[in-house]
Amino acid sequence: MRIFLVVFLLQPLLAFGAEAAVVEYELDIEYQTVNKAGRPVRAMVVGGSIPAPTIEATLGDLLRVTFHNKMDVETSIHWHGVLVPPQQDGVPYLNTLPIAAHSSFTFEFTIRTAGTYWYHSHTGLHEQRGVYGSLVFRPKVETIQVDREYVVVFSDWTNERPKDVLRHLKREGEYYALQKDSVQSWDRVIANGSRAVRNRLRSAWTRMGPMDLSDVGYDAFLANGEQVHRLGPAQPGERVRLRMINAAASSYFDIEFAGGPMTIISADGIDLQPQAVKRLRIAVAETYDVIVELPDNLAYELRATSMDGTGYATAILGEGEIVRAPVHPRPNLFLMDMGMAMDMEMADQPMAGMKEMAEMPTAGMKEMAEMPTAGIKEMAEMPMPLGGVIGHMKDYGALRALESTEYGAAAPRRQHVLELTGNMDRYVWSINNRTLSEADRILIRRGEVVRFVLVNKTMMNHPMHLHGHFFRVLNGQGALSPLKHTIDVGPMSTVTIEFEANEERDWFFHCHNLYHMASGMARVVSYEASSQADKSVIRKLAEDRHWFAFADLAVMSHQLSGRVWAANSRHRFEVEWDFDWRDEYEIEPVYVRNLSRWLDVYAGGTFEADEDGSRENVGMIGVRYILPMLITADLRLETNGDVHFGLSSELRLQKRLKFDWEWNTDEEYEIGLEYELSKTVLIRASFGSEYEAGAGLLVKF
Ligand SMILES: [Cu+2]
Repeated sequence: MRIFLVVFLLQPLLAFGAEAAVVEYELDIEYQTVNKAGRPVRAMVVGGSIPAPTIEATLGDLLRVTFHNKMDVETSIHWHGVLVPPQQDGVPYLNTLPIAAHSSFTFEFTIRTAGTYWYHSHTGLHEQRGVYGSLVFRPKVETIQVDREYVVVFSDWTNERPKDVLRHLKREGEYYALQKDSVQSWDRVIANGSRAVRNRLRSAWTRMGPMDLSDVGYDAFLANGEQVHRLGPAQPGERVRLRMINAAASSYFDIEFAGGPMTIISADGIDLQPQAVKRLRIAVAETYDVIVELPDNLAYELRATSMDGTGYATAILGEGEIVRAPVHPRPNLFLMDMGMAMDMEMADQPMAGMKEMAEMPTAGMKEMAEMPTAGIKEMAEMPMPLGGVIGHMKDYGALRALESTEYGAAAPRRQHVLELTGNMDRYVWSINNRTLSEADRILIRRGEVVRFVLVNKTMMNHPMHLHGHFFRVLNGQGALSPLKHTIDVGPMSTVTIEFEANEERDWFFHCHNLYHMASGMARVVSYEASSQADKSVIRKLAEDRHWFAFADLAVMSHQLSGRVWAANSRHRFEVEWDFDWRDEYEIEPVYVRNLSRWLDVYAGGTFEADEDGSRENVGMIGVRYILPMLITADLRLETNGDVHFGLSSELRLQKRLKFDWEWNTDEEYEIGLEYELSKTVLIRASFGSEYEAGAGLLVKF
């Protein structure tokens, strides 16, 4: 491990009276075996630790950081939220060459904004493996006086290899539901009453499927690299600044401090009007700085609970007996209305938040009245707590900039409507239904004010991040709309952001859920006049065309059957087979092309033998379409002139028990029951027109 820190004054600048310094760091990126969640795992670490060491500098400093990549694979480092020249942004191929295996790279840029930021790898899934650390850039003169401060980096940890995680998600979006205990089986739906049944029927009718709050089942959530981390001492009466960073690959956290409300003083590095909150939702890749005070001479828990309720990380502030943060019930997925992730907590105490709002001082009202009318419409759409303590802050409505963030009225405006699209089943995520490798760049011109209307058409949250710029979040605060670099777009909701196109070349814009990004939810935003990102650059950058291979093998008393398939975001090759144990068989190799979320076309052949020894080999083409209630319709035309039509579907009856059925116009049918012994081994029983009844084991590879 090598960490060097050199600070010296840059002499020539002294002539101007500015104390600009050169701040140098030298950090190794290497493999290291760590044990974060019960077993040793080969991780990728920067500067010897997860998270990587905090890099500190002051506004105006020249920061020079050299990374030595000691690994056998190329990697990269991106400066998240930091305004840097395009060639220093670190996105491999697009902005900066990757840091090749066993080579070094030096970044150098001037610190243009103070605040809390972070750095991480932008290559593959390295970030999930440990390549992330914090950045603290201080103003020349501190405007916010505190007695102490601590950096708290929250993250998520899996003992699996991240590429196995992605492969599992590609196999079936619900792969981790059992582990997370978020399976939405019908027995549970019914137990949750008529509203849950209505929600479920409606989501099946609209072909959305059950909603979930996260994709991955994690082994641990970490605060500064530990499940329980001691921040250090603090005394009652002291103002303690916590610089909180959500460096998780795909987990949102709800953060609560056992010692009382936290006062937000900045978000994504930019100072804001102070706002007190009891609980704060922090999306992936956001940062929040808060001030807390200890009520007593004890130790207080700062708890970050993953939004899906599957676990939490603990940071402890102060010394002595530990005062725990309150435990909240897990969000009830069954009672969430589509599009408005309303959780159990709210359903249980529907008025809790409202009362606080009603009691709040009206001080802010006058300012609101004085605001320019541009923001009025947005304002009307947003319930707006002004001042007071917000019970659970999950959106940005209450964030207010210190001063106007409006752009000059004279600048030309340009708007892009970007639909966040995707599909949990195939686990393909996209923007306007195209993955990064399929899409054109988003073109902008220098001098424009560019507005992105982000319309989330999916049931998941997407933390959207723009490189190289801060954008205004049109949150109803008019001229005081806050500036951010990362924004959560909730399920089925719309958020509008706008930014001043004051840079050059090419910048990445993407979902910061690592697995969504790797599956295609990303774009390159290019300045028309100076862009250098041609198709070949985007192809190198895009990871959404990778292939994944899978197999299901069933050994049953009445038949041997199975399926092997290889798929990427649009193409799939699959071979399906059934053998009885004697002389009857059917083998079906097909190529499937996905056209849209609900439509596939395919071509292939069927090779069949019957017990009487007769054989039939035919070619075929067909379409598969998902109908309301998530029933798959299949229409095929065979080379012998036959036309077949079939229907199939499945229902999860209980947590581990699934029922499936299929039927076709040849009067063939099969019904099956599957019981999951584990994520990969199942017991299957089936009864069908061809092979009749039997049972056995199904193994998933
Ligand atoms: Cu996403």
